[in-house]
Amino acid sequence: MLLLGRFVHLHAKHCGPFTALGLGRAPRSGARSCSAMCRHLRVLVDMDGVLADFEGGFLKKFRARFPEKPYIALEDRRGFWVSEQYGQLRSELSEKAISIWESKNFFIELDPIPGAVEAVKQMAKLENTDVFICTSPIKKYRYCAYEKYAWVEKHFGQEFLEQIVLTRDKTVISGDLLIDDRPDITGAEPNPSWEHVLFTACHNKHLQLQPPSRRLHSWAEDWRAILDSKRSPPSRAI
Ligand code: UMP
Ligand code: MG
Repeated sequence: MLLLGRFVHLHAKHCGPFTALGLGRAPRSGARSCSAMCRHLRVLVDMDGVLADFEGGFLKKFRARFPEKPYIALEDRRGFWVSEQYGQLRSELSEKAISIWESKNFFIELDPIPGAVEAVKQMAKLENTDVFICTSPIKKYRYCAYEKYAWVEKHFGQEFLEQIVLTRDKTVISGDLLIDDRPDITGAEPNPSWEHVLFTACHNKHLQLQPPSRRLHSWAEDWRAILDSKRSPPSRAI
C-alpha cells in the first residue's frame, strides 16, 4: 500500500490528477489511460560537443602540453575525429592528440557548452519529458567513465546520475530524439527509434544536411519547438 501510494505520487507529478484518479481502475468510458493521454517524450542528449566543450578543452590542453607543435584552430576543424585531422597535419600528432583526452582530469575539467546546463535542467523539468545523457566513453576507461559521472554530478547534481547512459552504440538505445554533434551515428540497430538532431559544432558546421535532417544550432535556439514537434497530439475525450 505504501509502495502504491509512492507510485501514485511520482506519476501524478507528471501527468496531473487524472493519473492518480485512474490508477488501478479500468478506464471509465470516455477516459483514456495515462499512457495514451500523456506518453512521455524521451530525449537523449549527447555529452561531448553538446553539453561539455570537448573541442575547446582539447585545444587548450594540447597547446599547453605541446607548445612547439602545430595545431588546428577551431574554425579550421573538419570531421568528427580530432585524431584523424591532427594525423593528417603531421603523422606524429595523432597519438599526441589522443594522449590529451586519455589523461587524468581531461573530461572532468571540460567547460559546459554555453546554455547547455540551464537548457537541460529546464528540459528535465518539462511535463511528460524524460531526459537522458547519452554518451560514448573512450575505451581507455580509467579516467573517462569516472569523470563523465563526476561531470554530470558537478553540473547537474547527484540526482541526475540516474539519467546517464554510457554506450559505444547509441543505435540500440531507444528514444524519440537524439541531440548529438556526430553526423554519422551508426551501430547494430539499422533503424534506431530516435530522430537524430545534429547539434552544431566546429567540426560539422560546414556540412549540408539532407532533408528532413535538422540541426540544433546552439542552446540559444528554440529547442522546445523541436521537442514539441515530436510530441503526440493530445488525445481527445470521446
Ligand atoms: N573521441 C575520440 N577520438 C576523437 C574525437 C573524440 O576517441 O578524435 C572520443 C571522445 C569522446 C567520444 O569520448 O569520442 C565522443 O563521444 P560522443 O560525443 O559521440 O558521445
Ligand atoms: Mg558528441
